[in-house]
Amino acid sequence: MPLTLINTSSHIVLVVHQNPDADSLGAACAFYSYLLRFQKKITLYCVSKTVNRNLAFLPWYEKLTDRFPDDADCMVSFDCGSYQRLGIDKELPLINFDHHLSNDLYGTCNLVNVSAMSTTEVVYDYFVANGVKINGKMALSLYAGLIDDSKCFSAPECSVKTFAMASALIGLGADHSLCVEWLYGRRSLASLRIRGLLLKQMQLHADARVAVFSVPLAVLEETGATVAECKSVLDEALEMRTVQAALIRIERPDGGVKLSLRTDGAVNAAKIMGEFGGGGHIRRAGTRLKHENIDELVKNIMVMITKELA
Ligand SMILES: [Mn+2]
Repeated sequence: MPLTLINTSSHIVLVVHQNPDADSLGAACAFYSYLLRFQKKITLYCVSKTVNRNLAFLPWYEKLTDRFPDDADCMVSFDCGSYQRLGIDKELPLINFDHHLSNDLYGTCNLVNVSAMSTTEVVYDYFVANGVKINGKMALSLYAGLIDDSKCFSAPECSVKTFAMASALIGLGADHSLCVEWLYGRRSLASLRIRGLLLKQMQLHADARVAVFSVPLAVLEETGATVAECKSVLDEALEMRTVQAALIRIERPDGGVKLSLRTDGAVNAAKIMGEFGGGGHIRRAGTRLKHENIDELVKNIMVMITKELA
């Protein structure tokens, strides 16, 4: 089915989610290399105006554009749990590659595996199943997503399959130290500053089992930190022995609030964020709130978290 769609299309748009991570962009870049073999027009699209420079080591990074082509006749989305995550409004045949628990199968054709570590694993499986030859660029792109979504192989979901895929990709030319250096060895001053600030202000609830962070707009502007840089503090909170869930609220310039929840698995983050219009995975999920009674909603979320922990 995906092959039929590809074969009958002439201009294929590869779509990564807003503020793409190494998984979304890595999967799209691997697919870009693959599609070159079909002699089709390809566009690598992202709704965001700026994309994290830490991903510039990925092949085709410089091809990213925020202009959606008029003559496109097919889309392929990567790591987008819902149609809204694409940030576009086009009625085109769509192939949906993803691994989010909350994926609602919005594509014409859905290659969704919620037990995959990364979307690049889903794409890798597709390549293997179809006998696609994986070159060095594709291997690096797929490996980057695997590293990122497994938190550099520290996630508890890491399995024989994860390491087998890693081993195969390194054998095919993925450069492990290059990925690690770009993804973990190039932190900005802003990200270190915000980390210090947030850890200092961390609030602990429910016998120190829930950590809560709050980032007002002024702090974002003052430090210059990105949303992703703020969110990385959640993983650090979870490193505390008692903490089972960490929640951050980040004020957005449009007046809304971005909420991110990470858990040790005891609380289903995707389920809770799903109740508030968002989604994700069991251990990490998020949503955006645009209402006026944000404080009230956050209170409700806190109640739900503590209830699940009880
Ligand atoms: Mn992912």
